[in-house]
Amino acid sequence: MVWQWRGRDDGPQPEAQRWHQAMDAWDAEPAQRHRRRPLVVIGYPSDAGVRANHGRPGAAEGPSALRTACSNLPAPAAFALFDAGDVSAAKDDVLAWQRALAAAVAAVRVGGGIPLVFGGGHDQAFGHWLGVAQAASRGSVVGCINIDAHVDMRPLSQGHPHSGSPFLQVHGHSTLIGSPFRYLLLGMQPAHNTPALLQSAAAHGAHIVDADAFSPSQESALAVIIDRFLSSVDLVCLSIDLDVFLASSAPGVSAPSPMGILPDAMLRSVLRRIGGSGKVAGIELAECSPPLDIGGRTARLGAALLDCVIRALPVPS
Ligand SMILES: [Mn+2]
Repeated sequence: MVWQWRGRDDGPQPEAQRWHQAMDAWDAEPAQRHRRRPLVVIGYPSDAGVRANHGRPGAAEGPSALRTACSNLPAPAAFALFDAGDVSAAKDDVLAWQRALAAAVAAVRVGGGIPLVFGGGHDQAFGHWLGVAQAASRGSVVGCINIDAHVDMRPLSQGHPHSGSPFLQVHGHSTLIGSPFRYLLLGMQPAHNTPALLQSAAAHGAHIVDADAFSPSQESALAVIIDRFLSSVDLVCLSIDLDVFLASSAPGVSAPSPMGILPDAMLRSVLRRIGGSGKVAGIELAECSPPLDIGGRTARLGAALLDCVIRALPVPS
């Protein structure tokens, strides 16, 4: 892998370290060697699913831009940072990309780590969930919290997955293995989802919360919804589709949201609530599309979101 981690150097003292200084290459058996819990970057440099969903390409360059944006973040004292490189598969074979990601995520989970998936089209969400589910102990309920403008439970296209279908795939696989489907969508935009898509998702068991819930008057109600959902799962994959945010905050996505949510204090409190639950098994940033971005602001937002969640993760004793 081409080592991309470089940035500002404020000296050797531990409290001055940044991600690029703390980052190590992930190897096969890290859990035994590291006292601190590993956070492991995995890149998903594919926009095959975006193209298959008739979206604007560019997310294949997302992982690289997110690494650059994270390089100067302060290194978390309580966790060890690793980069497992990018997964790869045949260019247009979305299912093969998802399977490759699932294998990489499962390896990180087996190694005691929390994967940080840098995307890439949102089709990655199925690979992320599948890897966590495969590595989870028997009978564990693995849910998904998706912060997204879109439901992403569209039917497959002639049997092929795409960036709009990952949570329908999670539903299908959950049914296959006899596990309950637990899916909470936060930030849905009514303007971007037809009633048919919303009804179909609800009929499959999705819990959908629209973007209006991200207002101060709704804060305690939203907290109740999140807590109730978290109590129904053993583990949760946190997915953040950057297109949930107001287009001026996140222009670098395939489908920008003119009335998307703000990355404000309310959002940060939601992220802390989820991160602090102790159930987060993996975190992903989806749909970062550098060719469509303005001055790297979408990638920087992704980095800031990740920093916020990681600060809330409980420190293992
Ligand atoms: Mn999405």
